[in-house]
Order: sequence, then structure tokens, then C-alpha cells
Amino acid sequence: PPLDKSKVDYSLYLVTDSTPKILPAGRTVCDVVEAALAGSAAAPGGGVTCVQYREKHADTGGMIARARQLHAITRKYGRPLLINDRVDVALAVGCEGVHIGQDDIDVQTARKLLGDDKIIGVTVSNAEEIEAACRGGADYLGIGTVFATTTKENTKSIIGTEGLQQLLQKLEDIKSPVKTVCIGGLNKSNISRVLWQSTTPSGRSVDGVALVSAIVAAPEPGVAAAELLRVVKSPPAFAKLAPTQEQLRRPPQDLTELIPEVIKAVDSKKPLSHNMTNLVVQNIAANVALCVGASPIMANYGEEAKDLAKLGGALVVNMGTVTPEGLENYQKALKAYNETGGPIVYDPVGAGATAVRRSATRFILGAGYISVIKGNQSEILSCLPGGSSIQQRGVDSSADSSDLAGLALSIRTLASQRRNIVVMTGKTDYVTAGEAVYAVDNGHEYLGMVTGTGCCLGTTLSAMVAAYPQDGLAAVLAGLVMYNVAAEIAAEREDVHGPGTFVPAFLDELWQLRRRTVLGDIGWLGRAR
Ligand code: 3NM
Ligand code: MG
Repeated sequence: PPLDKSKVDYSLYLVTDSTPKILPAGRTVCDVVEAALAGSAAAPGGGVTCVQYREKHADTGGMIARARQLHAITRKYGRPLLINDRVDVALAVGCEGVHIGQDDIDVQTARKLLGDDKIIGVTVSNAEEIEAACRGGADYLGIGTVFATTTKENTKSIIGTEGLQQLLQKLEDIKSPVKTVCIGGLNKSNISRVLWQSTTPSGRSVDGVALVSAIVAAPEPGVAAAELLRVVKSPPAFAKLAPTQEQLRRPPQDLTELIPEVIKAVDSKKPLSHNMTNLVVQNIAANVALCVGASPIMANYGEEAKDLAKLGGALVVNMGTVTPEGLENYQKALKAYNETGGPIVYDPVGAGATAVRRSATRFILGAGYISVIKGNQSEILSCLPGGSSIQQRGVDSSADSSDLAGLALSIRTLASQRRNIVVMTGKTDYVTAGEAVYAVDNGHEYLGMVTGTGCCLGTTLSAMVAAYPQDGLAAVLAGLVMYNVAAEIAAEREDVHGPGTFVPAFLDELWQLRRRTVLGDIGWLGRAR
């Protein structure tokens, strides 16, 4: 029986390639497609759910012959075969449809030739192309190019997860029921994050992932397809950190009320705070972790992260001392924590200061899902795509912009794009998970006069989110308030005369706040602003 196109499953979409660059010697396109559809006996559930025959350098006769063979295979598995670019080949073979690009036949003409029962997919990379494809009656869209890839020549625009999310938002805005797959540079290690981060705030996500080299060039296409399908179908471990819709927009007092609970959770769980941090702050960051009740480990070697990630703690990636080797270490650690779902706090120290740090920032944001980004104004702005136009002088915070509405929009955008929590520090600190923006006015100028206090805040936040993962926003705000109130109390002490005497007093007061809170004396909370 012919396939019902309304029931097609786009989840794992294989695009073939027969160039020697991608297809290993001794393997045919038919071999790959058969194996990829079958999946692997070791992982029941099958393999790819949809196949596109893409052939850029063959005669029409050869293409039709190959497409017939492929169609015999895909039919055995009840999966559709689509032909790239060539309506004539699809018609000759009688397969389920075509996939056309912006430089190919137009959708309306393809529809006229193929009829209503056939599937027409269209490549799109911007809002105008989406509108046109939807108007023309496309059944699904191939959205890309997500990440740079050497598989396709002349890819036009790299849109990233941010662009993908924006285009899905566009589809939501025009209320289009069209199906979607994303394509370009996708593989087993990035699709969880891509699916997760490209989802719009109201929950629209792609229907599938399209790949070439991750399957065609894999040592065993069947095993690769089965693993990819499993990854596509299962929610990522880090999804549990996502704030619920109600959590995103609570009145501040609801969050303030939770502060004692968060501090007590850290005290009782003593979560691991795994710091990959810079040379300057290792000592004081470890002491701050101890004072707030966490168990610190300063471990910059990426190989170690696999074991540490299993201990239920959180990771701090602080790029204060950035090196090429460091980036590799961060990458390994991000992967390890993403696999267990352990929270990650990223501190983009000096992100805007040098070209090296700007590119390190892009690298780190692309190396895994990060649950909290904490930085000063220019560091946070540097995390937005395209970076910030504000040039930083050093790693200390440069003068704050007073455009509050603009800043609020920037951090909400960043949090929505990354689907995480963003903390922008300054005289007033701002926190958002993409909806409400919370301001914390506590703190003392001494914090800005000694080195490492920003980094230690990252460590503090890691302890909070590790101990209270069910409500990351409450955890982050609790950490921020506790930290800044401790600074205020310390600064007011009679034995504190300046930044030097402030540091030990600050450690004392962090510890005292925890102790008092655990004992039930939360009078200090009256200071929270
Ligand atoms: N189309 P890989 S990118 C066939 O952006 C194709 O429209 C693209 O290959 C687009 O999975 C691409 O090996 C190649 O990165 C994707
Ligand atoms: Mg094309």
C-alpha cells in the first residue's frame, strides 16, 4: 500500500552521499540505506525513519536505476524515499516524494507535477523562505545550515541553534502545521543539545534531525543510526534542570521565601562543586565553597570529569586562564556533565577582552548545554551571537551601561536562546530564565576591590544549583542574595577596615549565614533587596 504522508515519521532522516569523501570505499549507497533502516540488533527500535537520495554527480539513467533499488529497500521497512532536486526521477520511480532547495524547481510546479499525495520538502534558512515554502504547500521544511559542515558545498548561512529557534518561532507565529527537520553538522554528541536549545519558549521543536556524514561515514551505519535514534527519542539528562512555565515568572517574594530552603539543601547535601577555574582564585573559591557548605574540588583535567560528574555535584567552567589545552578539558567536562545531567555554571571571564576569549566563548557555548551563565555586563553581552560591540579593557567589569531596558532584553534573549539561567552582575545583579528579570541590590563595594569575588560567586551558584536542581532560578537567586548579604554584614564589622580585612570577614559571614539559617534564625533575610 502507498505510504500515508500524514503519518510519516521524520525523527531520524538520512540524506545519502556517494562521494568518496563521505562514503567509505567498498560501501554502496544501498548498503548504507539498508543498514541504517535496519538499525542494530543490539538496540531494538530500528534506525532511520526517512531517506533522501541525494546525488549531485550522476546521469539521469543511473540515478533512476539507483533510486529504484533504494525504493525497494525503503518499502521493505515502510519508510519513505525522497529524491533530492529531481521531480522527474521521483516520478519515474514512483517513490514518496522530493526534497527541493531554493535553487531548484519551485514548490507550486513540483506539486502540480507530483500531485497532493506526494511529499515535498523544501530547504529554508530564513523567514522569507519559510513563508514562501508554506504558502506553496510544502509538507516539511529542512532548516539549516545549523552548524558548519564540509559535507555540502556552498552552504549559505550558518544559523546555529539560535537561528533554528527563531525560525521555529516564525512557524509558530504564522501558525503553520508544517513538519520540520534540521540539518548541518549534526551528530550524536550535539543533537540532544540542538533539539533542546532550539525549542521555542512555548514548546515548538523540530520533528526530526537530518544527517549525512554521521551515518554514511560511520564505521557501522546501522549501529550509528540506532544510537542516533535513541538520542533523538529520549529527553536529555539535563532537561530536568529546565524551569517550568510557572517557575519562570514568580513574584520576587516567592523566590525570597525559598532562600532558606536552598541554603539548608546545600548544608545537608554537601554537593560537590567541581571547579575548572583560573590560577588566581583556586584557593579562595575552594574556601567559599566550604563556607556555603559545599564540597569543593579544583580539577582542571578534563579526563577526570567523567568520574566526578557521577557524584551528583555541579561543574564550574571559569575561563579566567584560557589555553588551547584548557578548551579541550572544558569540552570533555561539559560532555561528562551533560551525560549525567549535572548542572554547569559558565563564567566567561573577560569574554569580550580579546579575540582568543571571544572565540573561546563561542567554543564553550557550543561544546555542551550550560545551565547557568554568570558574568558582568560585557561578558554576558559577549555570549550573544555576534558578540558584543562593547570592548572590554581587562577582565574586571567595565563601566555599566545605563540602558536598563536594553540590558534586560539582552539577558532575556540570551536565556531564551540557551534555555538556561543568566546572571548579569554589576552594582545591581540581574537574573532571568528568559521571562521575568529579577534584580538583586545587595552587595558591597569591597567585593569589587579584591580579586576573585566574581569567580567565587560562580562557585557559590554551582553549590546552590547542585543541591536544589528542582528549581534552578530559586537556587541561583538564593546564592546571589546570600553572597551579597554576607558581604554587607562583613563590610560593616568593626574589625574590617578595607579590602584586606574584608576577605576573612566575608568568609566568616558566609559561614555564619549558613549556620544561622540551618538553626532557623533567618532574621538576616530582612536585608534582602
Ligand atoms: N543540506 P552533515 S547541509 C545536504 O544546510 C545538506 O541545507 C544542508 O551533512 C543545508 O550531516 C547538508 O554531514 C549536509 O553535516 C549535511
Ligand atoms: Mg537542491
